[in-house]
This record gives sequence, C-alpha cells and structure tokens, in this order.
Amino acid sequence: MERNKEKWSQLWLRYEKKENYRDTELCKYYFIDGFKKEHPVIHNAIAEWKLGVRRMLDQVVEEVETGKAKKGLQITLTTDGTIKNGGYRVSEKEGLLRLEAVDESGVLYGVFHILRTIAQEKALAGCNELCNPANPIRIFNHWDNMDGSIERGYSGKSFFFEDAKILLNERTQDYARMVASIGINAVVINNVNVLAEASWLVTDRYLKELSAIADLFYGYGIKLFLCIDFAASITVGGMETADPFAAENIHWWEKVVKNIYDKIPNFGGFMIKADSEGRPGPFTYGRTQADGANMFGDILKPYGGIVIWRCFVYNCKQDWRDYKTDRARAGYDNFIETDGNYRENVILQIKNGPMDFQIREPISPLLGGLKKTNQMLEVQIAQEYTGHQIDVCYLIPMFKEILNFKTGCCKENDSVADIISGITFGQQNCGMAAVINTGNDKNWTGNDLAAANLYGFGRLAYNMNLSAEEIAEEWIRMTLSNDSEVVDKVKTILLQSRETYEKYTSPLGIGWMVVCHEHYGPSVDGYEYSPWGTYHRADHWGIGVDRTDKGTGYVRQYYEPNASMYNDIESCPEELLLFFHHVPYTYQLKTGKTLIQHIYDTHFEGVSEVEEMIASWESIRGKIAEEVYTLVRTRFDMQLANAKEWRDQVNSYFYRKSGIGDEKNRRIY
Ligand code: GCW
Repeated sequence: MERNKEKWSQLWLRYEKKENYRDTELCKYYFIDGFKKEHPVIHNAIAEWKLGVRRMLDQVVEEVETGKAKKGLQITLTTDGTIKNGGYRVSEKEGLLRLEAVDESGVLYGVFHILRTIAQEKALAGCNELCNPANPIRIFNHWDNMDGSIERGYSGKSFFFEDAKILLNERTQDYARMVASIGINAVVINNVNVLAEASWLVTDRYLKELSAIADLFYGYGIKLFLCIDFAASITVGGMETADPFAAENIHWWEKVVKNIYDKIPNFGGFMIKADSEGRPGPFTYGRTQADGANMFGDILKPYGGIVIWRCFVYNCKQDWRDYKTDRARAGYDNFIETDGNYRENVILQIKNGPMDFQIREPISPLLGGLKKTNQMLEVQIAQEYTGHQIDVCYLIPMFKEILNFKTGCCKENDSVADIISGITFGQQNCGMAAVINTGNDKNWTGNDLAAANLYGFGRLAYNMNLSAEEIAEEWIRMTLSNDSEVVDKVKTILLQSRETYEKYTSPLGIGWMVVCHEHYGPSVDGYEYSPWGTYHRADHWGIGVDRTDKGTGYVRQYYEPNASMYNDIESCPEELLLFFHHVPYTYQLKTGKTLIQHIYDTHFEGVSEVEEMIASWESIRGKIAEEVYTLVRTRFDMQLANAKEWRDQVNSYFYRKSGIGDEKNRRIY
C-alpha cells in the first residue's frame, strides 16, 4: 500500500484519491480578492489547496484574475462583522465557492475546511457555514528535551531536538501543516522542566535556529513559545539571585527578552513551571506566584508577549501518614488568594483535575474559582496515565465532560468552556492547552489510533460545540477510510475506549495504583507510601479519600451546589465516589451492587471489552492500510495483557484486603 513508501504518515492530510467526487468543477480555478498572495500564510494556504486537489481529485488547480472567473474558489477579504480573527465562511452558489475571512489564518483554516469536506466525500455544492474559533489560544505543549528524549513521550524521539541541536526539516513543516489544519495557533516546543542545556534556549546559542522555526510556524498561523527556567539568570546569567524583585534579575531578563524579539519579532512568549516538583520559583524568595509571573509579564508587555504560568504547584514531599495535607487542595490553596493580582498578559494554565491527568478526576476548582485572572485549561493527550499510546483511550469524551462542567461561578455562562473561552469574564488571553502525544515515530503517535486525540484536541479547541462522536468520525474518514463499516466499528472502539480503560484500572475516581514513575501497568500500593500525595487509603474495611467536611475539606473549594453535592455520599456522582469519600466495601451503589462487587465486575468487563475491540478491529482487516492494521493489532495484544494484569492485581488486592469473595466465583488470585 502507498503508505509503506512514505517517510512518515500524513495522518489526516493523506488526501487519498476520490473516485466520483461530484463537486470537482468547483475546485478547478481559484482567485484571490483582497489578500496578498505573497503573504506566507496565503502562500501556504494555496499550496495546500493545490496539493489536496491534485491528490484527491487528480486535478491541477489554476489561478485566474479576480473578476474573470465565474466559477471556482474565490478567496475574499471581507469586513463582514460576523467573522472573527481566525474565522471564515464557506459558501457555494452557482458554481462559485466563496471563502471569506478577515485575516490570513481564517483563509488557511477555511482551505483546510474545504479539503476536509472533500476528504470525507461530502458535498461542497450548496454549503454555507460560518466557523469562528471558540478559544483565542489553542496551544500544544511539547515536553521535548534537548537531548531528543521526550518526558512522557510514547512515540519515539523529539523531532525538534537532537543532541542539544535544533532540528528543522520537512518533518517540521509537515508538523506545522498538521497542527494548523486543526486550528492550533501556538506551540511550546520544549519541556516545562527546563533542565541544563534547555535553559540556554533563550540565548544567542539557539536564537538563530529558533527564529527559523518561528518563521516556518508564522506561515501556518502559529506562534512559537518557549518554556523557561525561572532561575536562568543564575544558571545562565551567573547572577546571584532570581528574586523577581531584584533589579539585577529584572535587568538580565530585560536584555534577554529584547534580544529574543530582535531576532524573533513574532515570538509568542514564555511558559513557566515554577515552584513545582523541584523547579525553582518565586516561593524561594518569599514572593507570591503573582510576583513571579508579573515580573515576566512586565518585561514581555512592550513586545506583545504573553506569560503562561502553570498552576501545578503542590507539596511533592508529603508524609503518607499525614491525613490532613491533601494534594488535591494544593492548586487552589496556592493560587486563589492571588486572584486579580496578575497582569493582563499573564495567563494561569490549570490542569483539568486537581491531581494529575488521571482517567477520572473531578474538575479543578481553580477553574472559575479564579474570577479576575486569565485562565487556560490544560489537558494531556500524551497518555501518561491512560495507557501510553499502547492502550486505546480516546480522550475527547473526557474533554467534553470537562468543558461542560458547570462550576457555579456565576448564574449563567459558568461552564469550563465559557470560562476558558472568555465568555464568562470577558477575557482575551485564555484558551486550551494540551500536552502533546507526538514523536518521530513514523505514525507520529505510537499507536495510530492515538492520533484521534491529536486531531480531536485541535478541532475541539477551535469548535467546542463539536461532539466527541463527530470528531471521531471526521478523523476516521480522513485517516482510515470512508467505508461505512470502518467508520462505524472504529467509532465504537474509540467512543467506548475511555470507559473500558477506566474499568480495568483504578476504580471510581481514586486514580493512581500505577507502577511508580513509569505510570503504565498496575501497582496498587505503588504510590501508597510515597511522598507524592497520591493515596487510596484502602484498609480491610473500605477504600477512598475523605475529602468532605469531615476529611480534608477539599469539597469546600467548589461553589454551591457542587460543594454540597460532593460532600454528601448520596449525591456524589458515583464515578467519583472514592475521590471524595472513604467507603466500605459493602456500601451499596445505585446499581444495587456492593462496592467490592462493582470492583470485581468492572475489572472483568474491562478485559472482555478489550477482547471485543480486538475482534471488531480484526473484522475490518483489508479495508484499511495493512501497515496501520498490523501495528494497531500488535498494540491491542499489549493492551489485552495489560488489562488482564490490572484486573488480576486489583481484584486480588481487594479480595485479600476485604476478605469478601466474588459473587460470581470467577478466578481471583
Ligand atoms: O504528570 C506529571 C508528570 C511529570 C510532569 C508534570 C508536569 C513535566 O509525571 O513528568 O513534568 O506532571 O505537569 O509538570
């Protein structure tokens, strides 16, 4: 098959040839009205248009003079007030396919929209669609290190760095095309843990290469951001202090920032992980998180730069005997009092849950807890805790739940989606971030099916109204096949995969139980006696962390009615039961089952569901590229083995703790 010949996969931009596409005529000619052809973004949009049409419709696209053509694609700069920056309208009338936008990115996204329509074999004739980006900032966070390794990377090495060198090649360009095609407009290329050589990225040692990357990105409407070492003035500059109030520190950064913008005028700004997991930060100097963030905000302001400051600040040297300190509380406790103290160009980036990207967590109470501070949601499509891109775990349904959560911060427009998109508090600097799941593997994401998360995040960040199912279907059609059996079966696999993963791993929101540091495979007590603040507190009587008023009091970080809902075991959503309550094994769930029986049943079900997925995958063999089929099939074997291991360890553990057997007498060890 053709894909074997590719150096790397073209993912959803593979532009497979279409037989019998009806609207071919609409794609023969194009003309540009109002935009400058030489603008890099317009240039790239046209190049993509030509490529897509040549490959899918076997047709050479011709440019004609404005006004001469009566049919074809007309790209128009409009002043239409309904179209926002990065937005577009695509409509067709009497053979004229109009793409209207107010800026170049809108044109690029519009072209990708049309190509997406063709790739899915859908009609262009008669279309009329207005699309505006929901979130101002739609950013990917790479955790790539300069030696080429990737923290939490499950698909090969970095394609940005190798042996302390910056890479820039065809693959970088394909990356930019891919992410632009789904509406991403910002990228951080290096790890938030800025170690050793990476601290030097902000200096002349690397700025030339970085400027070339920024130029390439610019042509695809993407801004380059860098993660910085909070203490770089010490580690790189040789200063005595990184105190945000110290003049020598401030001056050092002023020079650094000026130099960056001299070389990269379009530079986006900094992302900073401070006072977290051993990284330096303002707390070292007795300053607040706001003091630290604002120092950078002030320095970047004259250049239009932005500071993205992470809220992942917690005590990672906890004593497991201490039942009062609660890691879940940390983000809120560390940041809530600084609400309103941040500069306009500072954004707080908040992980979706209060812990750390578990398969099920409540929503971070900081989202909406903060009312006067720019905030951005951070999710993780790198499957650190969700199967390492070996196990299938389509995360878009989870992201939808997060976005739809009603925080209670206002009477209306109080959902996470409203908050991060700027609707609730009128913010401009806000949006969505994802820790990305790519590497230099041929298929970019290790498991081919993991690319659905890559695609899905971008589409969702651009249009939060899309459903997880719509996104899955688009991705399957463009990546695997338009065959209806393939679409249906793969969609079912994807849509059920998160629940399946949840079933065979840790139950009812408790999380963890993973092999330490590695985070793949079961180890029920792996983190139980560790300093990381990640405990399940299982004993002979029951399991779960009491975060109610009687416990750590975490529930009170939510607004009403959520606080009371979580506080009361009766109204607490059952999928989060063990996150909020310490519950006896004999507790009866709404299904009528006891907690212990629920644990047994879900673990057996989880494994059966993986077996069903495998059978379903096997049934589409021959209908999709063999290379993809085989690779995913191999990963399914690994997933099945993993699921069985989880099932047997978790079930045996709880059988041994509780002494209560399985009602159905299945094999427990
Ligand atoms: O999930 C944890 C990871 C760390 C990561 C950290 C973070 C980049 O285990 O590897 O560090 O989160 O988000 O900063």
